Amino acid sequence: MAALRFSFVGDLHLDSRTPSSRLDDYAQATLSKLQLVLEGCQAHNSTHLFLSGDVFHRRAQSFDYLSKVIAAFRQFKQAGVQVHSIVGNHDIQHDRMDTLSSNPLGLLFEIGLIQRLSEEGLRLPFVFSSDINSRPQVLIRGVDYGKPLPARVAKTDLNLSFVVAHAFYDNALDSHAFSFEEVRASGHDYLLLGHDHAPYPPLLVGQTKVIRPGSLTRGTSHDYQLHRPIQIEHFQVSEPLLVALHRGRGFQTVQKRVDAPRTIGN
Ligand SMILES: [Mn+2]
Repeated sequence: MAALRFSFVGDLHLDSRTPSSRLDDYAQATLSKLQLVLEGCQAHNSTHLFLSGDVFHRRAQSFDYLSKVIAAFRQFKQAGVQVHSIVGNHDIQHDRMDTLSSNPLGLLFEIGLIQRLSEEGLRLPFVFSSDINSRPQVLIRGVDYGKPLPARVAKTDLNLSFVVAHAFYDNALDSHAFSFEEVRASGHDYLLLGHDHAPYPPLLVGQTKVIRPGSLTRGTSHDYQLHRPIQIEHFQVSEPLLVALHRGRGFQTVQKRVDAPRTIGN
């Protein structure tokens, strides 16, 4: 039986410059983490990797570093792992989407090593039935920074609905956060969120599972950031409809806000 396997990681914040608060070589650390992500995707046999935006920390990157990042993403392609991303606030200037093409993520979209995940999304059939109309599908949609959470496509149209977005969840201190009510009303099966750099346990909000692994790399030397292993969320979808988190962690059902409002980087 064929199964669809894909993976998700939080904001990469790739940068050739080492933040002053870190003692290690940040550029080298990011490249090493990208290699670990690729190894994780290969171990899980993932055909797709989804990124939550803020792929680069800032616009100005050295050519030497950009070349290494491009080589790293070419390795994903050669390994048969398609990489997709939405657009985070660090991938543009002044919150203007028309600056994307002059930013490094725009370059990676242009050369085709990362596919832009649009709100229309990507439809992935995961059972190779002879009857095309009976093929269950996964729809994975992208929501860039600053965009609202769209409602689920009619349930008859597909079987599983994923959204990858660059937004906080239920954070009263930030104007760009999806609220408990918005998420519950959206009806998606999975909401995979970047932007928030802190990791949280998975939540069940209505029927929506909210996954927030936190950023892959950190700009500061806080203890929890130095010692946290990389967080890759692996998904496997097969018949009968079953979405399993690779680590098999339980979901905490939310009736109301459970997070204290906090903002740790964005
Ligand atoms: Mn962000």
